[in-house]
Amino acid sequence: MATPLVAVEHRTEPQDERTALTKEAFQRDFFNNLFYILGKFPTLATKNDYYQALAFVVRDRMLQRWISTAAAYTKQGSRTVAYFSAEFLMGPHLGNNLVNLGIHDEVRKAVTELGLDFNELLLEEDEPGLGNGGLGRLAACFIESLATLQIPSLGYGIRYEFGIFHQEIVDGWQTERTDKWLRFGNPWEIPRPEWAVHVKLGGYTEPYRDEFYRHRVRWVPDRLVAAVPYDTPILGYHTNTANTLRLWKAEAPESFDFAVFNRGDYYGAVMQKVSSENLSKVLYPNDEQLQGKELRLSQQYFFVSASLQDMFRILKIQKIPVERFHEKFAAQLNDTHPAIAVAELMRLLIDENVVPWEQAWDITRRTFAYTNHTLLPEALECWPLPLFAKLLPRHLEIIFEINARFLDEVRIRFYGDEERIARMSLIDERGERYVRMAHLACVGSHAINGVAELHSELLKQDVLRDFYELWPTRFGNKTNGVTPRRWMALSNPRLTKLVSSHIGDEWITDLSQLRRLEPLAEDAGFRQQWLDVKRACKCDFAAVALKKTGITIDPDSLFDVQVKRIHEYKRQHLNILHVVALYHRLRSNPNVDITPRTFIFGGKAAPGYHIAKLIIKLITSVGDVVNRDPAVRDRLKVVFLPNFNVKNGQRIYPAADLSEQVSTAGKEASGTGNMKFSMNGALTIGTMDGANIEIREEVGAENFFLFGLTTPEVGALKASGYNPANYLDGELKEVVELIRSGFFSRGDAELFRPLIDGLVHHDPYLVFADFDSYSKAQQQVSAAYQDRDHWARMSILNSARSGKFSSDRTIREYCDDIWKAPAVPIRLLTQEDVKV
Ligand code: OAK
Repeated sequence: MATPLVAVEHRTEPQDERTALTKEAFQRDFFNNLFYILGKFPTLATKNDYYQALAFVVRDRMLQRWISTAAAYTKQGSRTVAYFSAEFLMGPHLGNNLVNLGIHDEVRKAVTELGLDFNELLLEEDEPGLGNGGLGRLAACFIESLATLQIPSLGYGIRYEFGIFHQEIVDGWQTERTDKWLRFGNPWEIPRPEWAVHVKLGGYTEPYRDEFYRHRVRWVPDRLVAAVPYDTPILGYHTNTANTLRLWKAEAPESFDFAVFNRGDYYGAVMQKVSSENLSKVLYPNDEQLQGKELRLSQQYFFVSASLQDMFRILKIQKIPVERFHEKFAAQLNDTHPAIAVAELMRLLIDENVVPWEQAWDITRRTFAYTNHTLLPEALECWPLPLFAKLLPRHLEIIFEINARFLDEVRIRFYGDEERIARMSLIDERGERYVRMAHLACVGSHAINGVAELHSELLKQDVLRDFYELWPTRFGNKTNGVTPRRWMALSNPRLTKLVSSHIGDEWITDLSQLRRLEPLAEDAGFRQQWLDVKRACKCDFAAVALKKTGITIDPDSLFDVQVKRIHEYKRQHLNILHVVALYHRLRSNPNVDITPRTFIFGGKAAPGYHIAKLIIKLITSVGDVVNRDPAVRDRLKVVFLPNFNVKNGQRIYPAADLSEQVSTAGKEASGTGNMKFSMNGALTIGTMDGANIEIREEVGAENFFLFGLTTPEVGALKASGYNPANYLDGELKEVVELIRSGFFSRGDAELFRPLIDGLVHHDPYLVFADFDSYSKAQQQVSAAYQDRDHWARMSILNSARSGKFSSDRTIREYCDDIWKAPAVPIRLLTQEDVKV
């Protein structure tokens, strides 16, 4: 008698022999995969072999959904969201697919029964780290929510051979190792070489007359690269929908290297191949910092051109005329990295499909919408004109024409305002000439949005003010969100169980239902259970921290966590200065009564960002002293967890008591880690920045530790001539002196000088100005944590009121206001349906 793997009523698929959801079929397939796919038998199999065997068992059980979804969309010609993003920071697939299929616990049991450690197998997956941080992880949450909401969608991006580097800490410093995530193969992707397209680069353009004597332009490239799509299914939670993430790999087009080869230039032919493959070789590791490299622009154009060509192919299959491109597709530009799409769609319509300019422009604008993800000026993409002209000569012509027509419109609206025209031009002509990608994105889009209320307001007032004045109705806000499937159900099973046992499990797809936990905050029994869950998560994390750093931490201490990319505007140095202040207090008065705390840091610094790397060194150096000082008596610990990524994040958020969201007001566009912490019951210490403001609004000011200058105050202080040295007194002065003296650097007074001098003399992110306020807020935290019962209440309320921050809510808003894309429920096909 077969044992059903799932007793869940939402399973609607017709069962077949191959992918039956019984424990027996599952265990049989597991060993079959080990044998037939991996070519191993148990004695020789590695843990990774077992992981892969398991992954293939699960993938087989996703295919019916995937094929049925593709078939339904093709048949119905469904309106489709195309999410264009240079980054998708997916994190491991296996656990998430098990959760979304609704077979996680059953599979765990089946695997355990075979004598294998299920968690260990999950950890074997090399996560696809195809993103830097916030923007890439948001894209991953969005495509999962799109699938859960049953919205037809395609994620388009780059299949980097090497994702974000692997960080190791050596002697307290960050070192980088390449991320060879594809080393053992990737069971989740299917290559589709039959849908490969060619992408042109370089060369020149020439006018010609076609057979109907029409004026046309021909682009004669000097290089062709083949773009090969690799597809990964993206499951919705408990739905039949499986959408597609389509990532492009660059290869040499065969015809091309053969041509060189025939001339006898074997080496040249091989070089051509190597240089083509370079396009998708490695993710640029810079977060919010422009890297003005030719290869980077080539990468952007490469995936955008391939994706748009793919969309034309889809139109053709579905027999939709090109003039209806914008009815079939809503394309979202995830920041300006894909903004060249505006010029490329124009080129494809005009040059390749002979659509007249006005009509092509109308189609283009109706197709695209643009999301801005940063207010930092150094992140705004501008490409030197000569570089652009060399790589994309035809696009530059098109951009000039778009610009001429656009500036005519500005001239009429703002008669005589030449300064405005210079400011708004797609070309920066103040010195060396540049193409301004944010302007191209604005001009080519029907909707423009920021990612939190404050950020969207600042875009209108500041960065994109001229565009707002021209087209106010195009601007809107879409506050970010994160998927509760990965960030609660998968990563925090204990909390999930506790919550579901009280309010059922509908919250997983309707996060606003967490509100039903509110009354339970007054229930002493529930509070105890809540604290028990938190403590168990902290114990789990303590084990991870010990294994990865050798540092023992106390699960009863307050876990105070800052995990995110290392950046001066995010102010990890404000946090570590406060740690030094606490240490100094302890040393000055060993009997002082302090709340025991563990400070946990994690995050990568861009490899060329020296100050960020020095901040890491300061954190680890302070840790080295504090963790070993007997006078501290284990009341303070500092841990820098190496290689913060999705996998590690899943263990950190559930274990946190306090979430550090301490950016200078007006600098963090939204933040999304802040949401993951709050959902998992951490309290926030934070500034009035990004989505912190909305989190505080939701959870209540009494459940949030606010500090620091507001955005207008930051502006006013800077305008009045900020002098950080004016703030250098009292405890802050002692802290700075201690670091300066070499106390944390074995007497080397030079080591931290660039960091400290930078603060004392410039401090562009107002660390000193906010220090006092931060330190006071931290005292409130310490006091509040002493009252465990009250802390539990606040923790429950944070989670209960985090419903707004589900990416399902965000995606619904994008669908209603921008994409106008309705849900398409999927009926599963049977084997009979798919017979030819
Ligand atoms: C990265 C490169 C260029 C421009 C922006 C980024 C980026 O990651 N921005 C981040 O986007 C997140 C998602 O919207 C926000 O939550 C972060 O605040 C923002 O820094």
